[in-house]
Amino acid sequence: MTSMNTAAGTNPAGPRASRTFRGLRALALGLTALALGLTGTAATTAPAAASAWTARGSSFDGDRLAELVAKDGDSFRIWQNINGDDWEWPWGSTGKLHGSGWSGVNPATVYFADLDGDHYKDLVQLDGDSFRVWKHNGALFGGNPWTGQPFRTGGGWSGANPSAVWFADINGDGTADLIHRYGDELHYFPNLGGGTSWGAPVTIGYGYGGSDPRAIWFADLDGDHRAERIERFGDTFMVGPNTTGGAGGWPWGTVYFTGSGWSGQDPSGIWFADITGDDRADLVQKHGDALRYFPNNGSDHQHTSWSAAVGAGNGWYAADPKGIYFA
Ligand SMILES: [Ca+2]
Ligand SMILES: [Ca+2]
Ligand SMILES: [Ca+2]
Ligand SMILES: [Ca+2]
Repeated sequence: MTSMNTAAGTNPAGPRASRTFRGLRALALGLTALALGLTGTAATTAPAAASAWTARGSSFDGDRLAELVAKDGDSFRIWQNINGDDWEWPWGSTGKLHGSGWSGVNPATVYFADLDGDHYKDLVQLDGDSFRVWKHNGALFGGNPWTGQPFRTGGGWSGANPSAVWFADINGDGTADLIHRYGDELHYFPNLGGGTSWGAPVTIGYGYGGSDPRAIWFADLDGDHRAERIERFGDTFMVGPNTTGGAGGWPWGTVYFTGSGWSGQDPSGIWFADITGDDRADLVQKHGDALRYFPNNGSDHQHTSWSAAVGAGNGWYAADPKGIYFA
């Protein structure tokens, strides 16, 4: 992991915040939530601004630029994205440790998703029969974002393949929905309230029983805040554009294809995440020792095009891609 740290500078003295519940912190969180509530009330007097606030993406630190997260021993090391909007090396100089107690956790069971629509991605773990959620409390980058007591949500997930579970906003209401491959089908459960309750499953794919779930992704490519369905198809990616997800039924329009040269690449080392902050997911890859991303250079319901690769890390050869997240 030492070489990994040099990817974007070294900061061995990052905070090691415990993920155990701490009462005083929870009290502070409650006060913060109260303050946020008051802010939200004030914002309703300016509907145009409130609307603009809603209509944008999320990330670990609350803006649109996705951070780099690596499961690093007992913690998560997170590099803040401060330059991605210039289509250059995205990360600030130091990766900072967040959380503790994660050393024995299968990295494939960890997800980052904005479940409550505040634009901060929350930390989710598939754990036994349900999911555990640590909501991001809005702390500035480097502070402890997970001071609140985790809650459990869902049920009946024992034995589920964690790689066949995704979180993405299918219906475009600003909160991540829960997607699952169940047998031959893809289902999604609409997020009905901050990730605490879920609607009845909606079928959004057939014929996936034999697919590698790591080669299926859900991400917003065209910036309308509804996630597309993306799957590797031979040498290319096949995209189901989300044209009707907001209506609650079958979301996908006519599929299209994008990219080439992807047949021999490890799908676990491919991500779709917005590195550049324009609400359009970029194509990110762990390529041998390097991390790189291809900026999304334009997308609509019929196409997505990509710009030339931009470097985003070195020293990652030995890292398990399942423990790398763009959040
Ligand atoms: Ca960010
Ligand atoms: Ca949603
Ligand atoms: Ca979309
Ligand atoms: Ca982008």
